[in-house]
Amino acid sequence: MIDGARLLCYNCGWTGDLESLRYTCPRCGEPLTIVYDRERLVEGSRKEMKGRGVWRYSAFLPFPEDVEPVTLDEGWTPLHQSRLARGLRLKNEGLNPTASFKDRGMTVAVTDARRRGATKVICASTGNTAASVAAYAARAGMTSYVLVPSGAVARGKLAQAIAHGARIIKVRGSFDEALREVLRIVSSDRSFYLMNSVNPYRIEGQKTLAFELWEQLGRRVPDVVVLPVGNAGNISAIWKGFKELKEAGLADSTPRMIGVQAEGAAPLARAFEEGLSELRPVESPQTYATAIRIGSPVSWRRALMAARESGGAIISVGDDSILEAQKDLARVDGVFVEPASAASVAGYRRALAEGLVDGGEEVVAILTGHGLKDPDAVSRFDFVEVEVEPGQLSRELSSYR
Ligand code: AN7
Repeated sequence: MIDGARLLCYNCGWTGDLESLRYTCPRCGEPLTIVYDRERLVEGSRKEMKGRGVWRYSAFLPFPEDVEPVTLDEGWTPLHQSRLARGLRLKNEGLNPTASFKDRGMTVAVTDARRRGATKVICASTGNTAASVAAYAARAGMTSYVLVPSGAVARGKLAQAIAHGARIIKVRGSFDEALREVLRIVSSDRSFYLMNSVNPYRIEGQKTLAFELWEQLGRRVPDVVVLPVGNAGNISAIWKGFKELKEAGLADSTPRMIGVQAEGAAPLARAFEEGLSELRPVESPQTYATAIRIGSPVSWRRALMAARESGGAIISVGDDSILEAQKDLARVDGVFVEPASAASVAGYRRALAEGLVDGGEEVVAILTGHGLKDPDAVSRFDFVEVEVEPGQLSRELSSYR
């Protein structure tokens, strides 16, 4: 029994204990969330934070104290000051063990999978989840099954899934269709443990980014957090982390959450702008930021809640401005990120221009994945590359003047 924690459906109010494994609400189908009693959070705030990264915050995770994590030392990523804007800091999640933020959720979910005796884990993915699941399954001695949309996964991510020994299943369809397949399988065959962010343990791991930011800023929270949104697990998780920090008495305010989608895959930005209370999925989402090429985000309700409750927003940006931001991050800040991650900085620029954010405010952009994940994306960059015969270098260089 895990004290002071239970499952809650934010949509219909259903609540249940953590003993039996459930991902979605038995009454309305919404993804479930793990919530803690206030006393448990306050008690957690009094415990010493030991070690680094995700497990440093284990007092806020739904496990007994003697749990043995399956870990690769995820989290504890750098927070850089950006040279692009005085008020902008960059949380470099590309420096996680498999080079994306997904590892924070995966260490927690695989730890739960092992506790429950699972041997097979499964996910649908635009790439990063697959890479991370494959690595953590390997670490835990489990078999991983990853479904990816055929033809739309960045090469680095696929290479990781192959390297870590995942069984890769390409689906002739979109990510959204692949996820629907996976959800069908896990509801009928309990031998598969679900690793998508519908699994509430994923959210628990990813919320630690909020705790870490709070510590890195000297036990303060920033004014604004801006991040890319695809399936919408991460914005839900980070917002949950900030709310818990406040409820635990560790912080006295919460940041505004600004989610950023790519224009061709922006059902949440549209729902936010139009004040809708239902999601209208995008049938064939398009963007070169393949990580967030998602038309029917499973955590859409939680994401709208995060934006509205926090006083933030969900906005969209065009592929051109994503590319521009990706290049600027690489060439001005020295930080190479994949296209989806650059959406956060493109979103920051749009938010500044529209007055959603003030230049004097402290803003943290979450850079969710490393640039090497998607080496083909740089074919869109302008660059200088020549080939010379040995002995011809000085002539070549003098031609540059
Ligand atoms: C780099 O890997 O959905 O809004 O299957 O890889 O929590 O979905 C990846 C998403 C942002 C969006 N940045 O996060 C997957 C997948 C990067 C990502 C997102 C993803 P969510």
